[in-house]
Amino acid sequence: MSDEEDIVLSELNDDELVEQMFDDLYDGLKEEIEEGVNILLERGWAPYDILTKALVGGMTIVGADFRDGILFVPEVLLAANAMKGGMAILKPLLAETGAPRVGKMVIGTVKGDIHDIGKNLVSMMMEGAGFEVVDLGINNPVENYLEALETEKPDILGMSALLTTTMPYMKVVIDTLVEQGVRDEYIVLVGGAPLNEEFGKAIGADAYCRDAAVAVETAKHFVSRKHNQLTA
Ligand code: B1M
Repeated sequence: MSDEEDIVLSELNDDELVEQMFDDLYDGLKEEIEEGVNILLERGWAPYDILTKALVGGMTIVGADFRDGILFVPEVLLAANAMKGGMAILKPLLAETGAPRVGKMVIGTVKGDIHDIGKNLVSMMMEGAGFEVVDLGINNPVENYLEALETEKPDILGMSALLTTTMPYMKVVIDTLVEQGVRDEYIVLVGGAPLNEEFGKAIGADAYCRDAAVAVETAKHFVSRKHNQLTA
């Protein structure tokens, strides 16, 4: 029997369990991650804390080792798959707040980019905060955004990019909205690890959102401002 099989997750205290979940995420062990999430839920952890402390915390370690050439794409894909398993359990719980509909957002990862974990997290948190979310998935050319804006008529357009090579595409989308004279009809929020506030401003977005919690706060702020302007 291996060392791994000796570990009984439910016998670990919270700190040990979170540490073990970091390891399991690193090793791409989806079932173990799902079990860990369920144990923390049973112990009364808030879904948001599990998401940020156990899952995102673990993914940060994976990210560092990917950057340093210790982990490679196949391993990172397994880790991402394990993370998605945990997120799937948390999604309905985060959306269960019963918050009234506060607005609508269309969101997608830009063309050339297939990273979707952060975007999915933002979608989940936005839904949890009462927003209706239309998720366009990954690798979206400008046409996809335009079509969705036309049919869904959201308050917010959200874009995600994780690569320095794909983040400039956000400007392509915003410039197209400007050209078509519809830029001001939408609140444009952007996010993704390589972005920053300066970049958000430079491309003409309304705001850069550092993480999912900031995305929710920023979205609420802009939507209430929009409603106030409409009723003034
Ligand atoms: Co990729 N990858 N990857 N990768 N990957 C990064 C981004 C990288 C930083 C890794 C590294 O070198 N350290 C690096 C980019 C370097 C750069 O551009 N400067 C990189 C690279 C190079 C690549 C490839 C090119 C590798 C290769 O093939 N040689 C390739 C590109 C593929 C492509 O897109 N065309 C690639 C592939 C992959 C996988 C497929 C293996 C996998 C993606 C699986 C998936 O998403 N389904 C993957 C992963 C998992 C990562 C890392 C390790 C983790 C990303 C992640 O999920 N983080 C990542 C390293 C890192 O970021 N530290 C890396 C967790 C997530 C919760 O955080 O996405 O930042 P994040 O989202 C946050 C915020 O940014 C924000 O809120 C989220 C939640 O708090 N946010 C938004 C994000 N989007 C938002 C949108 C909003 C608002 C907020 O709209 C309103």
